[in-house]
Amino acid sequence: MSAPRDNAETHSLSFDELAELLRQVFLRHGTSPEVAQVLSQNCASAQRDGSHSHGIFRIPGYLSSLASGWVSGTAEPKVEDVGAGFIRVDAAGGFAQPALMAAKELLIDKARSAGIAILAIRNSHHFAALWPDVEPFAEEGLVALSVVNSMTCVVPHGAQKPLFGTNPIAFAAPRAGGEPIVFDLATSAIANGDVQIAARAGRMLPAGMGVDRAGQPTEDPKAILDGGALLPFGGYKGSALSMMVELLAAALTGGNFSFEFDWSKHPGAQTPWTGQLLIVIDPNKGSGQSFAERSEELVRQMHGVGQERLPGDRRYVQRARSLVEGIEISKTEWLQLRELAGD
Ligand code: NDP
Ligand code: PYC
Repeated sequence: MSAPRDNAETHSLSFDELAELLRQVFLRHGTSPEVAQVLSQNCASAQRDGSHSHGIFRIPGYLSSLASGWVSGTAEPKVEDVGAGFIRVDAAGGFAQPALMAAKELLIDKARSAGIAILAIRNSHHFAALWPDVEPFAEEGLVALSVVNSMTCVVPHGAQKPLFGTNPIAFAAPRAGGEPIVFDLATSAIANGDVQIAARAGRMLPAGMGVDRAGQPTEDPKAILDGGALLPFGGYKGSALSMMVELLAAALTGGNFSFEFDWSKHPGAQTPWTGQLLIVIDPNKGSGQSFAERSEELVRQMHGVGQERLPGDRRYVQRARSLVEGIEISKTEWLQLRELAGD
Protein backbone atom coordinates (compact mmCIF):
# COMPACT_ATOMS: atom_id res chain seq x y z
CA MET A 1 0.00 0.00 0.00
CA SER A 2 1.37 3.42 -0.89
CA ALA A 3 1.66 6.09 1.79
CA PRO A 4 -1.53 8.05 2.49
CA ARG A 5 -1.59 11.48 0.85
CA ASP A 6 -2.05 14.56 2.95
CA ASN A 7 -2.50 18.24 2.12
CA ALA A 8 -3.60 21.46 3.78
CA GLU A 9 -7.33 20.66 3.70
CA THR A 10 -7.52 16.90 3.88
CA HIS A 11 -6.02 14.05 5.82
CA SER A 12 -5.65 10.46 4.62
CA LEU A 13 -5.93 7.45 6.87
CA SER A 14 -5.65 3.75 6.23
CA PHE A 15 -8.76 1.69 6.95
CA ASP A 16 -7.20 0.34 10.15
CA GLU A 17 -6.24 3.83 11.34
CA LEU A 18 -9.73 5.18 10.78
CA ALA A 19 -11.40 2.14 12.38
CA GLU A 20 -9.13 2.42 15.43
CA LEU A 21 -9.83 6.15 15.79
CA LEU A 22 -13.58 5.47 15.60
CA ARG A 23 -13.27 2.59 18.08
CA GLN A 24 -11.68 5.00 20.56
CA VAL A 25 -14.48 7.51 19.94
CA PHE A 26 -17.19 4.93 20.67
CA LEU A 27 -15.35 3.57 23.71
CA ARG A 28 -14.95 7.06 25.15
CA HIS A 29 -18.68 7.70 24.72
CA GLY A 30 -19.96 4.79 26.72
CA THR A 31 -20.05 1.73 24.49
CA SER A 32 -18.70 -1.66 25.47
CA PRO A 33 -15.52 -2.88 23.69
CA GLU A 34 -17.65 -5.34 21.67
CA VAL A 35 -20.05 -2.63 20.47
CA ALA A 36 -17.21 -0.19 19.76
CA GLN A 37 -15.48 -2.83 17.64
CA VAL A 38 -18.57 -3.59 15.52
CA LEU A 39 -19.69 0.02 15.03
CA SER A 40 -16.22 1.31 14.22
CA GLN A 41 -15.67 -1.35 11.55
CA ASN A 42 -19.09 -0.59 10.09
CA CYS A 43 -18.59 3.18 10.03
CA ALA A 44 -15.05 2.96 8.64
CA SER A 45 -16.26 0.57 5.91
CA ALA A 46 -18.96 3.05 4.86
CA GLN A 47 -16.41 5.89 4.73
CA ARG A 48 -13.92 3.71 2.81
CA ASP A 49 -16.57 2.84 0.19
CA GLY A 50 -17.81 6.40 -0.23
CA SER A 51 -21.15 5.74 1.52
CA HIS A 52 -20.85 9.24 2.90
CA SER A 53 -24.37 9.59 4.28
CA HIS A 54 -23.59 6.73 6.68
CA GLY A 55 -19.88 7.11 7.41
CA ILE A 56 -18.27 9.56 9.83
CA PHE A 57 -21.06 12.02 9.03
CA ARG A 58 -23.16 9.90 11.45
CA ILE A 59 -20.78 10.09 14.42
CA PRO A 60 -22.43 13.14 16.08
CA GLY A 61 -25.82 11.37 15.80
CA TYR A 62 -24.45 8.18 17.35
CA LEU A 63 -22.89 10.13 20.20
CA SER A 64 -25.86 12.39 20.92
CA SER A 65 -28.15 9.33 20.93
CA LEU A 66 -25.84 7.57 23.38
CA ALA A 67 -25.55 10.67 25.58
CA SER A 68 -29.33 11.09 25.70
CA GLY A 69 -29.77 7.57 27.06
CA TRP A 70 -31.98 6.69 24.07
CA VAL A 71 -29.79 3.81 22.92
CA SER A 72 -27.70 1.48 25.05
CA GLY A 73 -24.05 1.22 24.09
CA THR A 74 -23.49 -1.71 26.41
CA ALA A 75 -26.53 -3.86 25.59
CA GLU A 76 -25.94 -7.60 25.43
CA PRO A 77 -28.06 -9.16 22.67
CA LYS A 78 -30.08 -12.25 23.60
CA VAL A 79 -30.06 -14.89 20.87
CA GLU A 80 -32.90 -17.44 20.75
CA ASP A 81 -32.76 -20.49 18.50
CA VAL A 82 -36.46 -20.93 17.71
CA GLY A 83 -36.56 -23.30 14.74
CA ALA A 84 -34.61 -25.17 12.08
CA GLY A 85 -34.43 -21.99 10.02
CA PHE A 86 -35.35 -19.26 12.49
CA ILE A 87 -33.39 -17.20 15.00
CA ARG A 88 -34.71 -14.34 17.12
CA VAL A 89 -32.52 -11.72 18.76
CA ASP A 90 -33.57 -9.19 21.36
CA ALA A 91 -31.00 -6.43 20.89
CA ALA A 92 -31.91 -5.15 24.39
CA GLY A 93 -32.21 -1.55 23.25
CA GLY A 94 -28.76 -1.55 21.69
CA PHE A 95 -27.51 -1.39 18.13
CA ALA A 96 -28.61 -3.89 15.48
CA GLN A 97 -25.13 -4.73 14.18
CA PRO A 98 -23.82 -6.30 17.43
CA ALA A 99 -27.09 -8.29 17.56
CA LEU A 100 -26.42 -9.56 14.04
CA MET A 101 -22.83 -10.37 14.98
CA ALA A 102 -23.99 -12.38 18.01
CA ALA A 103 -26.19 -14.60 15.81
CA LYS A 104 -24.14 -14.68 12.60
CA GLU A 105 -22.41 -18.02 13.00
CA LEU A 106 -25.64 -19.79 13.94
CA LEU A 107 -27.43 -18.08 11.04
CA ILE A 108 -24.87 -19.36 8.54
CA ASP A 109 -24.99 -22.88 10.01
CA LYS A 110 -28.78 -22.92 9.75
CA ALA A 111 -28.81 -21.52 6.20
CA ARG A 112 -26.39 -24.23 5.12
CA SER A 113 -28.29 -27.06 6.78
CA ALA A 114 -31.92 -25.98 6.18
CA GLY A 115 -31.19 -24.15 2.90
CA ILE A 116 -32.70 -20.96 4.29
CA ALA A 117 -32.60 -19.18 7.62
CA ILE A 118 -34.22 -16.08 9.03
CA LEU A 119 -32.80 -13.71 11.61
CA ALA A 120 -35.39 -11.52 13.30
CA ILE A 121 -33.83 -8.70 15.34
CA ARG A 122 -36.03 -6.53 17.56
CA ASN A 123 -35.60 -3.80 20.13
CA SER A 124 -32.68 -2.53 18.03
CA HIS A 125 -31.29 0.73 16.65
CA HIS A 126 -29.94 0.86 13.08
CA PHE A 127 -28.19 4.07 12.05
CA ALA A 128 -25.94 2.77 9.29
CA ALA A 129 -25.78 1.66 5.68
CA LEU A 130 -27.40 -1.76 5.23
CA TRP A 131 -24.98 -3.29 2.70
CA PRO A 132 -22.33 -4.16 5.35
CA ASP A 133 -24.95 -6.46 6.91
CA VAL A 134 -25.45 -8.55 3.72
CA GLU A 135 -22.23 -8.42 1.70
CA PRO A 136 -20.25 -10.78 4.02
CA PHE A 137 -22.82 -13.55 3.46
CA ALA A 138 -22.32 -13.38 -0.31
CA GLU A 139 -18.56 -13.58 0.26
CA GLU A 140 -19.32 -16.95 1.88
CA GLY A 141 -21.33 -18.14 -1.14
CA LEU A 142 -24.75 -17.33 0.33
CA VAL A 143 -27.56 -15.06 -0.86
CA ALA A 144 -28.75 -12.49 1.70
CA LEU A 145 -31.60 -10.03 1.88
CA SER A 146 -32.14 -7.56 4.69
CA VAL A 147 -34.67 -4.89 5.53
CA VAL A 148 -34.74 -2.36 8.35
CA ASN A 149 -37.31 0.29 9.15
CA SER A 150 -36.34 3.73 10.41
CA MET A 151 -38.29 6.79 11.64
CA THR A 152 -41.50 8.32 10.32
CA CYS A 153 -40.60 10.76 7.56
CA VAL A 154 -42.08 9.28 4.36
CA VAL A 155 -45.61 9.93 3.09
CA PRO A 156 -47.24 6.72 1.77
CA HIS A 157 -48.35 7.06 -1.85
CA GLY A 158 -51.64 8.95 -2.02
CA ALA A 159 -51.54 9.92 1.67
CA GLN A 160 -51.26 13.37 3.24
CA LYS A 161 -48.97 12.73 6.18
CA PRO A 162 -45.72 10.83 6.80
CA LEU A 163 -45.94 7.35 8.31
CA PHE A 164 -43.21 5.12 6.90
CA GLY A 165 -39.47 5.30 7.51
CA THR A 166 -36.88 5.58 4.77
CA ASN A 167 -36.78 1.75 5.08
CA PRO A 168 -33.85 0.40 3.05
CA ILE A 169 -33.62 -2.98 1.34
CA ALA A 170 -30.22 -4.61 0.79
CA PHE A 171 -29.46 -7.70 -1.25
CA ALA A 172 -26.23 -9.59 -1.86
CA ALA A 173 -25.45 -12.58 -4.07
CA PRO A 174 -22.20 -14.34 -4.95
CA ARG A 175 -20.76 -14.05 -8.43
CA ALA A 176 -18.12 -16.30 -9.97
CA GLY A 177 -16.01 -13.67 -11.72
CA GLY A 178 -15.99 -10.73 -9.36
CA GLU A 179 -17.13 -9.06 -6.17
CA PRO A 180 -20.60 -10.04 -4.94
CA ILE A 181 -23.59 -8.40 -6.57
CA VAL A 182 -24.94 -6.00 -3.94
CA PHE A 183 -27.61 -3.37 -3.94
CA ASP A 184 -28.69 -1.27 -0.99
CA LEU A 185 -31.45 1.27 -1.45
CA ALA A 186 -33.72 3.40 0.66
CA THR A 187 -37.38 3.01 -0.36
CA SER A 188 -37.72 6.80 -0.06
CA ALA A 189 -36.83 8.89 -3.10
CA ILE A 190 -33.70 9.93 -1.21
CA ALA A 191 -32.17 8.84 2.10
CA ASN A 192 -32.74 11.21 5.00
CA GLY A 193 -28.95 11.38 5.45
CA ASP A 194 -28.53 12.76 1.93
CA VAL A 195 -31.20 15.40 2.60
CA GLN A 196 -29.19 16.48 5.66
CA ILE A 197 -25.99 16.61 3.61
CA ALA A 198 -27.70 18.73 0.91
CA ALA A 199 -29.14 21.07 3.56
CA ARG A 200 -25.73 21.50 5.12
CA ALA A 201 -24.13 22.20 1.72
CA GLY A 202 -26.90 24.65 0.74
CA ARG A 203 -27.77 22.50 -2.28
CA MET A 204 -31.28 22.10 -3.72
CA LEU A 205 -32.64 18.59 -4.41
CA PRO A 206 -34.05 17.30 -7.69
CA ALA A 207 -37.84 17.59 -8.02
CA GLY A 208 -40.07 14.83 -6.66
CA MET A 209 -38.19 13.93 -3.49
CA GLY A 210 -40.19 15.64 -0.79
CA VAL A 211 -42.85 18.04 0.46
CA ASP A 212 -42.79 21.00 2.85
CA ARG A 213 -44.78 21.29 6.09
CA ALA A 214 -47.86 22.34 4.08
CA GLY A 215 -47.60 19.19 1.96
CA GLN A 216 -46.50 21.14 -1.11
CA PRO A 217 -43.73 19.76 -3.36
CA THR A 218 -40.35 21.30 -2.55
CA GLU A 219 -36.77 21.00 -3.70
CA ASP A 220 -35.48 22.70 -0.56
CA PRO A 221 -33.90 20.11 1.80
CA LYS A 222 -34.34 22.47 4.77
CA ALA A 223 -38.10 22.63 4.14
CA ILE A 224 -38.22 18.82 4.08
CA LEU A 225 -36.32 18.56 7.36
CA ASP A 226 -38.23 21.41 8.99
CA GLY A 227 -41.67 19.82 9.31
CA GLY A 228 -41.84 18.51 5.75
CA ALA A 229 -41.47 14.90 4.61
CA LEU A 230 -40.03 12.61 1.94
CA LEU A 231 -41.86 10.73 -0.79
CA PRO A 232 -41.35 7.05 -1.62
CA PHE A 233 -39.28 6.30 -4.75
CA GLY A 234 -41.31 5.21 -7.77
CA GLY A 235 -44.73 6.29 -6.49
CA TYR A 236 -47.02 3.46 -5.42
CA LYS A 237 -44.36 0.82 -6.18
CA GLY A 238 -41.77 2.18 -3.75
CA SER A 239 -44.59 2.84 -1.28
CA ALA A 240 -45.58 -0.84 -1.39
CA LEU A 241 -41.96 -1.87 -0.78
CA SER A 242 -41.73 0.52 2.15
CA MET A 243 -44.91 -1.01 3.58
CA MET A 244 -43.34 -4.46 3.14
CA VAL A 245 -40.27 -3.33 5.07
CA GLU A 246 -42.46 -2.13 7.96
CA LEU A 247 -44.16 -5.53 8.03
CA LEU A 248 -40.99 -7.63 7.82
CA ALA A 249 -38.67 -5.51 9.96
CA ALA A 250 -41.19 -4.59 12.65
CA ALA A 251 -44.38 -6.70 12.66
CA LEU A 252 -42.54 -9.95 12.02
CA THR A 253 -39.64 -9.32 14.40
CA GLY A 254 -41.53 -7.73 17.29
CA GLY A 255 -39.76 -4.40 16.75
CA ASN A 256 -41.40 -0.97 16.59
CA PHE A 257 -43.04 0.33 13.43
CA SER A 258 -41.39 3.57 12.34
CA PHE A 259 -44.34 5.55 13.76
CA GLU A 260 -44.39 3.76 17.12
CA PHE A 261 -41.48 5.17 19.07
CA ASP A 262 -41.34 8.54 20.76
CA TRP A 263 -37.89 10.01 21.27
CA SER A 264 -39.11 13.46 22.32
CA LYS A 265 -38.01 12.92 25.93
CA HIS A 266 -34.45 12.18 24.77
CA PRO A 267 -33.05 15.39 23.26
CA GLY A 268 -30.30 14.46 20.82
CA ALA A 269 -31.79 11.04 20.02
CA GLN A 270 -31.40 10.25 16.33
CA THR A 271 -31.16 6.46 16.05
CA PRO A 272 -34.42 4.74 15.01
CA TRP A 273 -35.60 2.16 17.61
CA THR A 274 -37.12 -0.48 15.38
CA GLY A 275 -36.28 -3.97 14.05
CA GLN A 276 -34.40 -5.70 11.26
CA LEU A 277 -34.94 -8.89 9.29
CA LEU A 278 -32.31 -10.92 7.43
CA ILE A 279 -33.03 -13.85 5.15
CA VAL A 280 -30.03 -15.97 4.22
CA ILE A 281 -30.25 -18.66 1.53
CA ASP A 282 -27.84 -21.36 0.42
CA PRO A 283 -28.32 -20.93 -3.35
CA ASN A 284 -26.69 -24.20 -4.31
CA LYS A 285 -29.65 -26.06 -2.82
CA GLY A 286 -31.69 -24.52 -5.66
CA SER A 287 -31.05 -25.74 -9.18
CA GLY A 288 -28.10 -28.06 -8.80
CA GLN A 289 -26.12 -25.64 -11.01
CA SER A 290 -23.51 -23.29 -9.60
CA PHE A 291 -25.40 -20.17 -8.60
CA ALA A 292 -22.25 -18.06 -8.79
CA GLU A 293 -21.69 -19.18 -12.41
CA ARG A 294 -25.30 -18.35 -13.23
CA SER A 295 -25.07 -14.90 -11.67
CA GLU A 296 -21.85 -14.31 -13.62
CA GLU A 297 -23.76 -15.17 -16.80
CA LEU A 298 -26.44 -12.62 -15.90
CA VAL A 299 -23.77 -9.97 -15.34
CA ARG A 300 -22.17 -10.84 -18.71
CA GLN A 301 -25.52 -10.38 -20.42
CA MET A 302 -26.19 -7.10 -18.62
CA HIS A 303 -22.81 -5.80 -19.74
CA GLY A 304 -23.55 -7.17 -23.22
CA VAL A 305 -26.67 -5.03 -23.56
CA GLY A 306 -24.85 -1.94 -22.36
CA GLN A 307 -25.29 -1.76 -18.59
CA GLU A 308 -21.78 -0.81 -17.64
CA ARG A 309 -22.40 0.14 -14.04
CA LEU A 310 -23.92 -2.43 -11.75
CA PRO A 311 -25.18 -1.60 -8.28
CA GLY A 312 -22.21 -1.94 -5.94
CA ASP A 313 -19.66 -0.99 -8.63
CA ARG A 314 -19.22 2.58 -7.43
CA ARG A 315 -18.48 1.33 -3.92
CA TYR A 316 -16.03 -1.32 -5.09
CA VAL A 317 -14.14 1.24 -7.18
CA GLN A 318 -14.03 3.64 -4.25
CA ARG A 319 -12.96 0.82 -1.91
CA ALA A 320 -10.06 -0.12 -4.17
CA ARG A 321 -9.01 3.53 -4.39
CA SER A 322 -9.23 3.99 -0.60
CA LEU A 323 -7.11 0.92 0.01
CA VAL A 324 -4.37 2.28 -2.22
CA GLU A 325 -4.56 6.01 -1.53
CA GLY A 326 -6.02 6.00 1.98
CA ILE A 327 -9.41 7.26 3.11
CA GLU A 328 -9.48 10.99 2.66
CA ILE A 329 -11.38 13.10 5.16
CA SER A 330 -11.25 16.82 5.79
CA LYS A 331 -8.69 18.02 8.32
CA THR A 332 -11.52 19.52 10.34
CA GLU A 333 -13.24 16.14 10.54
CA TRP A 334 -9.98 14.45 11.46
CA LEU A 335 -9.27 16.92 14.27
CA GLN A 336 -12.86 16.57 15.53
CA LEU A 337 -12.59 12.78 15.61
CA ARG A 338 -9.28 12.96 17.46
CA GLU A 339 -10.79 15.32 20.01
CA LEU A 340 -13.79 13.00 20.44
CA ALA A 341 -11.36 10.12 20.92
CA GLY A 342 -9.65 12.12 23.68
CA ASP A 343 -6.43 12.33 21.69
P1 NDP B 1 -28.46 5.22 -3.67
O1 NDP B 1 -29.67 5.75 -4.33
O2 NDP B 1 -27.23 6.05 -3.72
O3 NDP B 1 -28.07 3.80 -4.29
C1 NDP B 1 -28.97 2.75 -4.25
C2 NDP B 1 -28.39 1.53 -4.94
O4 NDP B 1 -28.41 1.74 -6.34
C3 NDP B 1 -26.95 1.22 -4.57
O5 NDP B 1 -26.78 -0.16 -4.51
C4 NDP B 1 -26.16 1.85 -5.73
O6 NDP B 1 -24.91 1.21 -5.97
C5 NDP B 1 -27.10 1.61 -6.88
N1 NDP B 1 -26.96 2.62 -7.92
C6 NDP B 1 -26.91 3.95 -7.78
N2 NDP B 1 -26.81 4.55 -8.98
C7 NDP B 1 -26.79 3.57 -9.91
C8 NDP B 1 -26.67 3.55 -11.32
N3 NDP B 1 -26.58 4.66 -12.04
N4 NDP B 1 -26.66 2.35 -11.95
C9 NDP B 1 -26.75 1.19 -11.24
N5 NDP B 1 -26.86 1.15 -9.89
C10 NDP B 1 -26.88 2.33 -9.23
O7 NDP B 1 -28.75 4.83 -2.13
P2 NDP B 1 -29.87 5.41 -1.18
O8 NDP B 1 -29.75 6.87 -1.21
O9 NDP B 1 -31.17 4.80 -1.50
O10 NDP B 1 -29.37 4.85 0.24
C11 NDP B 1 -28.15 5.34 0.76
C12 NDP B 1 -27.79 4.58 2.01
O11 NDP B 1 -28.63 4.97 3.09
C13 NDP B 1 -27.90 3.06 1.92
O12 NDP B 1 -26.67 2.50 2.32
C14 NDP B 1 -28.97 2.71 2.93
O13 NDP B 1 -28.80 1.47 3.60
C15 NDP B 1 -28.85 3.85 3.90
N6 NDP B 1 -30.07 4.01 4.68
C16 NDP B 1 -30.09 3.53 5.96
C17 NDP B 1 -31.25 3.61 6.70
C18 NDP B 1 -31.33 3.02 8.05
O14 NDP B 1 -32.41 3.02 8.63
N7 NDP B 1 -30.27 2.50 8.61
C19 NDP B 1 -32.45 4.26 6.17
C20 NDP B 1 -32.31 4.70 4.80
C21 NDP B 1 -31.16 4.59 4.10
P3 NDP B 1 -23.55 1.85 -5.34
O15 NDP B 1 -23.58 1.50 -3.89
O16 NDP B 1 -22.45 1.20 -6.09
O17 NDP B 1 -23.61 3.33 -5.59
O1 PYC C 1 -30.57 8.09 5.81
O2 PYC C 1 -32.73 7.77 5.92
C1 PYC C 1 -31.59 7.67 6.39
C2 PYC C 1 -31.42 6.99 7.69
C3 PYC C 1 -32.34 6.74 8.64
C4 PYC C 1 -31.71 6.10 9.67
C5 PYC C 1 -30.41 5.98 9.34
N1 PYC C 1 -30.25 6.52 8.12
